[in-house]
Amino acid sequence: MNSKNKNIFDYSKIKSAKDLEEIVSSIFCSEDLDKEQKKYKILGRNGLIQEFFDNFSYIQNILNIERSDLGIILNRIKSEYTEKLKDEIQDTRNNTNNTFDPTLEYKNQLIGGKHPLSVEVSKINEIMISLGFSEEEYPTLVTDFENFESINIPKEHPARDMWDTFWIDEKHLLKTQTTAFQNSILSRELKKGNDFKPIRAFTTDVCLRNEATDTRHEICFYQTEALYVEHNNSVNMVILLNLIRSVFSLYFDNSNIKVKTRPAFFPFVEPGIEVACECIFCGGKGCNTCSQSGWIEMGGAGLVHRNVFMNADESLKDKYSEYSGLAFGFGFDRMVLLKNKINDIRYFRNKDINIDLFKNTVK
Ligand code: FA5
Repeated sequence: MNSKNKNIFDYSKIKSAKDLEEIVSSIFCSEDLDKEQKKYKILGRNGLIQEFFDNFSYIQNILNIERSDLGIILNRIKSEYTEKLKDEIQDTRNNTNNTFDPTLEYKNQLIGGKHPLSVEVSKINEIMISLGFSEEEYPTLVTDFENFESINIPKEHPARDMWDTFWIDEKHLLKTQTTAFQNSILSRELKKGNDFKPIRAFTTDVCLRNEATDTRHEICFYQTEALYVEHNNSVNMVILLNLIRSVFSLYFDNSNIKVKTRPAFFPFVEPGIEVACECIFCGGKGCNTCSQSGWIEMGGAGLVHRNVFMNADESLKDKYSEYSGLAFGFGFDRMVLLKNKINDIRYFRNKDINIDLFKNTVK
């Protein structure tokens, strides 16, 4: 047998020309090989057919046939597979019915862009900065103390029912409200005593709540919250209402936007108010998006409660009234929803990219 032989066959099992064909056919039908590999293994310089030619006399002896007959058989196998492999390879290159051309430029290609909420978050942050506030980054995973106790919601307080969320263990939870950032800023700044500088801080971050979702409620949503504190008693509701109006007119680019406030209870402010914008979908008449009320609740606000000051710095026990502050927290997804006339908050976190806002960022 020829020493160039690369394929180890048991030639003794080859009883007829058909067996030769089957060996070639088994390679041609192999699912583990692509067409180029098959071509190489069958027709290549060290391929199967060349091997048969190299071992011509040996095979002729086994099959006990005429030299010329074996030559005809091997040449037939060779041209059959040359044709088969040539045809299949040409198919993908020359088939005029095949409209797919991988070399053509793909028109209307969807390329990724920033999520519309991220784009809008940058805008509201810029607005807050333009109003003199500085951004405070705050974690989403917080303690019970940060999210509740420090802002005047002790354990077992019924107000906790307003904010059901996802608990990690007994002490840690995913924050239900950006108000959780207040204690750390207040304790950091109030403890500076005479070096205290007025606080103008804000944060925009996701909050999580265990909610039944609907057109205005998601389990995950952004809030933008501001904290404004002076070392005197100058902070009042007029400043608060003016600030709220400024934020809305700047974000909606409309100084005539209809904003309504009404008294509301939040344990961390006194007095507290709820802020709502007129529903743009029905012009205040009432529809599904606003639950027929004509208004969409945007957030809460008020003057910082004395217990929040005291929880931040115990030494303020008798002196908390030296300070005055205001805070507001808006549901930012709802602001984006209203600004862009999207009638369901759940669009933001599903995969439907057909709403206009998404079209602007996905080109
Ligand atoms: C609060 O979260 C208070 N921390 C706001 C606050 C801050 C009051 C500072 C006073 C001072 P409330 O739970 O109402 O309040 O939520 C505020 C806003 O977040 C709502 O008005 C709404 O716009 C938005 N929001 C609340 N829950 C959801 C939700 N499940 N999906 C989308 N947005 C929500």
